[in-house]
Amino acid sequence: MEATSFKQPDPGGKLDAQAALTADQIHSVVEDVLATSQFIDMHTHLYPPAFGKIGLWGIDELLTYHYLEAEFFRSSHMTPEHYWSLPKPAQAEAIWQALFVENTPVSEATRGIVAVLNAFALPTDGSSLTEARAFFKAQTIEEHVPKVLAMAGVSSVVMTNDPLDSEEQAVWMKGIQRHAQFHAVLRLDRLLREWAEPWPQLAKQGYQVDDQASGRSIAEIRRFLAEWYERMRPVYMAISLADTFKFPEDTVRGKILREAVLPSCRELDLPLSLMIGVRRQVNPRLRLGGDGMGRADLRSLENLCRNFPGNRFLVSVLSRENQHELCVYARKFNNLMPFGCWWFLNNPSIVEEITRERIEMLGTSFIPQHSDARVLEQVIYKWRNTRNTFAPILAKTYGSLFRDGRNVTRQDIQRDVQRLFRSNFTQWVGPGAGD
Ligand code: RAT
Ligand code: ZN
Repeated sequence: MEATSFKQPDPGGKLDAQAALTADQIHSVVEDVLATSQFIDMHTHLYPPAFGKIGLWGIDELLTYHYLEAEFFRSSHMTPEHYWSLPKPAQAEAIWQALFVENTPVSEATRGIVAVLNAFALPTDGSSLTEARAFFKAQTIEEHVPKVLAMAGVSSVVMTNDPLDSEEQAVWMKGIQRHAQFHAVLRLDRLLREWAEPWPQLAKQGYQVDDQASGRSIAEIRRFLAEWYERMRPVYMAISLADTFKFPEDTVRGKILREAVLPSCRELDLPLSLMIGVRRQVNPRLRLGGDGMGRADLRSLENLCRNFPGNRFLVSVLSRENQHELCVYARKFNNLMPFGCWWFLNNPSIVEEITRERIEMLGTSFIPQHSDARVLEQVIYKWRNTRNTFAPILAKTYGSLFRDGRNVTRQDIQRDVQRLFRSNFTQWVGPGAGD
């Protein structure tokens, strides 16, 4: 029934994988390799069925994605307060009416809904949501998850797991069976907030920490990290940071990062992911959709990479203006792996600009994209868009190489795509992630 965006590999195509391609063949071979390669989605907010309601999927969740909520308030007179008072199905209907019926869904996030509906052969033309709702209701999540990942051409995804999130904590404490396609990440946003917030929680859980993070506190935070490492077996630790992030910093947070998180990452042999540049709650009335962004001072990143050569850093920056610096730093520090075109950057025009620059400056030594999906079926459109944006960029790159005098083969292209969308990640995080 569904039209998949991911093609099965053609075994016949392998026969001449080492043959030099003509300039005319390059584009279609690039498209084919991208369409038949399985990617790893190295940062999402998706969860396997065992997480219950925490894992979002289906049409109402897709329509109430916070990217669309922010767009909705630009095209509707409804106040946020009224919107939040509605039950989810009514919120989804309001968004559908404003963005898909009364307007043409041309933005990136709205086109994504159209692409998902189309992938499942559901109506895309602005008629009612009845058919889509009936379709999703008929799916069982256990079967739907692998089907959707296969449609997206993604072999596994990486979750976001904050041990201080009470809902999530309960799931882990219950003890869950691991899902082969979902890798955990030890997310530290709550731990590294103003210390006044997390320390009472840690104390309540039996860790000997105090309000100044003095005495045994650092050792106890490291015990907390080690215990959650055992429980989750994460592929990396992660934190999102404001544009004002400073390191070193004479604060409790700076101390915890320096004396607890970085040494624990070294001891456990885990990279630390830093997502830098978010300005949380610029407009709190929009809730999740109310975050903004700002340009960061990446000298803090320079300090981290230079002073902690035994740590590996996965880094994404939210400001377009920070992208060039990030590439320059990656040339200086091989313990730095740039990844993804995050959030407000994940639009074809900006993805193209960033990716070209990264290839020009770093070759294939970076991770081009992650989906950041919050609702399962988003991986279908997000990875389809990545493949579509990426194909002409790679084809142009190989075209230039060909004109410079070097033959390009299908095997070369396969090796590069494999490195960019899989092995740069798996080698960085170690054996936990599969390959
Ligand atoms: O892209 C998003 O959905 C944001 O809301 C954030 O979740 C961001 O990706 C993050 O991980 O902090
Ligand atoms: Zn995210």
